[in-house]
Amino acid sequence: MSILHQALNEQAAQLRAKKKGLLESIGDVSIAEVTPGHVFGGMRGVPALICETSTVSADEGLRIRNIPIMELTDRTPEETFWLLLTGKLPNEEELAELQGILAKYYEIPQYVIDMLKAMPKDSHPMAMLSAALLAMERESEFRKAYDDGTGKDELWKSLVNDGARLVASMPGIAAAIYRIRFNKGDIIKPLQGDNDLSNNFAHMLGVSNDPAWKDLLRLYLVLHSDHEGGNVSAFTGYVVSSALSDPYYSIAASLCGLAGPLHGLANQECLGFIMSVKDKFNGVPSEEQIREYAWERLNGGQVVPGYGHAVLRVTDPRFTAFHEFAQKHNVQDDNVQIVQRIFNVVPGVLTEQGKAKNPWPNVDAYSGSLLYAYGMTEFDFYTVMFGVSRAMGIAAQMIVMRMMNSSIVRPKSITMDALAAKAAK
Ligand code: HAX
Repeated sequence: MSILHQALNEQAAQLRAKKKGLLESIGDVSIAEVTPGHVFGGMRGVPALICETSTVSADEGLRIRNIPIMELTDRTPEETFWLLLTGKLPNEEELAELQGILAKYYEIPQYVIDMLKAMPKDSHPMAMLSAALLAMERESEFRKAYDDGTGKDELWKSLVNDGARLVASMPGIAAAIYRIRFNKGDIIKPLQGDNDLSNNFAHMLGVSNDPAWKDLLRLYLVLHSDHEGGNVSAFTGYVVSSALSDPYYSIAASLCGLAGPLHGLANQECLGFIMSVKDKFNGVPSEEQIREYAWERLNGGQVVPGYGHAVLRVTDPRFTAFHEFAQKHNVQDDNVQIVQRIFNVVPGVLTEQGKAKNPWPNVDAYSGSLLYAYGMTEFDFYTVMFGVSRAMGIAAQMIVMRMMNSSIVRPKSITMDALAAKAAK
C-alpha cells in the first residue's frame, strides 16, 4: 500500500464514523430554510453539500484545508494535491512518493493523441479535453474494482489510483491539445528524470523556456485547484460520481460545466475585455479614460468582466497572488498594466453605481493577461489551463466523498404549481 493510501486509510474510517455520529445526533435538526427564491436562484446560499477540501468565505476567500490560499503561493501543485486529499502538507518522503506515482502517467496514451488529432480542426479545446478523458475511461481501476464486487468501504482505494492518474495525465492531454489545435508542431514527450509536474507541463506545452513562465504555471495550478463544492464544475462532478460513475466520466462532465461562460470560460472573456480596452485607446489608457469607459459599459447595460463574485465580498486573494507575481517578476506588458489601472478605478465606479454586491476583482481579472504576457496568446485555450488545475480539487473532493460512502445525489423536483401550493401553506 502506498504512503498516500495508508494516510487516507485511517481517515476513511474516521470520516465514516464522524458522518454516522452527526446523523445520529443531529440528523433531523433543520440547518436552513429553503424559499422559492432559493429554488429559482440556483440554490445559492443553501448549505446542502459537504466539502471537506476547501472553503470560500465572503470576507477572506479561498482556504484549502483551512490554510488561506495566500499561504500556499510558494507551494507546488503536487503539494497542493496531497493537502487537498489528506488535510496536511506532505513531508519530503510523501512528496517524493506522490511525484513518483504521478510521473508514471505524464506521458499520455497514443490512442488519446490519435483521437485528438482526428477531431475537427475547429473543435473547442474544452470539448477536446473532455473527450480525451472519456477516451481514457477504459483505464479506470475504480470501474474494474466495482465490477469485481469490491465492498463499498474499499472502493475509494481504486478511486485514489484513478484520481492520481487522471491528475497526472491532464498536463500531457492539455499540452497535446495546445499543440494539435493551434498548429504548434509535434507532440513533446515529458522530461526524463524530472518528476516535477509544473516543469513537465511547461516542457510539454513548448511555449517558453523562461523560468518565470514555469513559475507562473506552478502558481496558476495551485491557485485554481479548488473552490469548495457548490460551483458548477465541482457540483457536477460530485453528482455524476455519486452514481458510482468513475472519475473519467465524472471529471469529463465537470469540465463540460467549466466550459460555460458564466464559470470557467470567464477568464477568456476577461482578457478579451482587456484587449478591447487596448484597441479602443490604441494602447494603455489613462485612469480617467478607463473610468469613462467603465461608465459607458455600465450605462449600456454591460458588466465589467473580472469584477464581482457570487460569494466573495473582497478582492479575490488569487487576484492579489497574481498581482504579487507580476511585481516579483517585473512583468512589463500593456495588458498587465491595463489590469492594474482597471483595478485602481473600477471598484470605485462599481461602488458609485451601487448595483454589484462586490465591486472587487476576481481571479479571472488577472490570470489571462499573465498567460498572454509569457506567449500563450490563444484565448480559447485558457479554460483548459483552468481545467488542468481544477481537476485536482474535484478529484480530491470525489475521493473524500467516496471515503465517507456518500449517498447518490437526488434532490426532489417540484412543479411551479406545487411550489406555489407549498408556499401558500
Ligand atoms: N459589472 C457590472 N455589473 C455587475 C458586475 C460587474 N462586474 N457584477 C455584478 N453586477 C450587477 C449584476 O449584473 C446585477 O445586476 P442586475 O441586478 O441588473 O441583474 C447586480 O450587479 C447584482 O449582482 P451581484 O449579486 O453582485 O452578482 P451575482 O452574484 O449575481 O453575479 C457575477 C456574480 C460574477 C456573475 C457578476 O459579478 C458578473 O457578472 N461579473 C462579471 C463577469 C465575471 O467576472 N465573471 C467571473 C466570475 C468568477 C468565477 O466564478 N469564475 O469561475
